[in-house]
Amino acid sequence: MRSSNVATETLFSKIISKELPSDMLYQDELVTAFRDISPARPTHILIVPNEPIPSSADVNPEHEAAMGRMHTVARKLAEDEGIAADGYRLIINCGEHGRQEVPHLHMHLLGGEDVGPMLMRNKPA
Ligand code: DGP
Repeated sequence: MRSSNVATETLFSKIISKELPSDMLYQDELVTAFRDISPARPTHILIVPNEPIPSSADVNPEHEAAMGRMHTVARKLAEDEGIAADGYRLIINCGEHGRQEVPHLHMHLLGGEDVGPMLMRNKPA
């Protein structure tokens, strides 16, 4: 099946191909994980599909293997980081209202301390 909704090369594509440096923790044929450049919590890792799917809004059945792998890799990395027992948060921002900044779908793995309430009831500006 043809791969649809595939974007052109992104910032994260260049990290995946090692054209740009990163603190890479994991890579296989479907996904890559590296530390966020501006960590919001003691552990802040980004897990991305190697294919430059722009956002969750572009996910198709052909992407299900990569989407599942992102989750199993998140679980493995949480264990590797020693944060699995205390818990952690997985976040995928999508589009403008989701405040997605990098247009290459990615999952944030955040932990190492209580990450706080899921969303602030009073919206920030
Ligand atoms: P989001 O708002 O969900 O699109 O998150 C984008 C994240 O990407 C943000 O937490 C910062 C991170 N980020 C942006 N540029 C780079 C980079 O060049 N390297 C790394 N490691 N992370 C980056």
